Amino acid sequence: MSTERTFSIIKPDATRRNLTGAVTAKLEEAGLRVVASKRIHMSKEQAEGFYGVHRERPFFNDLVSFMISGPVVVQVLEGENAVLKNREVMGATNPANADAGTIRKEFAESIEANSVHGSDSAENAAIEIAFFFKPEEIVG
Ligand code: IDP
Ligand code: MG
Repeated sequence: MSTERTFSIIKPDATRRNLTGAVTAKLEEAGLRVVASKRIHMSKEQAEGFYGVHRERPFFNDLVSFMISGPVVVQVLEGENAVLKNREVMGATNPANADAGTIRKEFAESIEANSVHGSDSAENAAIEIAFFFKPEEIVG
């Protein structure tokens, strides 16, 4: 067990429905601490760059359009095993498969508009955090 950081996005479907606080409460209840947070409206270039690993997937263009359809809240989360803990509280990508009590089960609209992003590894967390935050914007 070790303290680590992960990267989270509250997606446009959640900000549109005024669920920023409700989603953040779930993260905090799971033992994660928000050590950086800002509300932004991503550019197309930012969204394409952030989701670059999915460029060849059939849903890539729709995903980029969705992610720039409204504001998002980008966050750095800190805690014991933060990457795994965040993935657990997020729930499965498809809300139909998500466990009860997870963010996606409670709030997601669809497999695409699924309310949150979370890093899938510590390595990707570091890359994703650096994509949106300067070191001095993270206050643990
Ligand atoms: P994850 O967010 O659970 O890590 P990924 O496979 O990394 O899931 O996919 C990134 C995002 O792309 C998902 O959160 C979702 O918004 C979108 N997505 C994934 N699979 C599909 C799909 O089959 N159709 C439409 N959108 C999808
Ligand atoms: Mg992913």
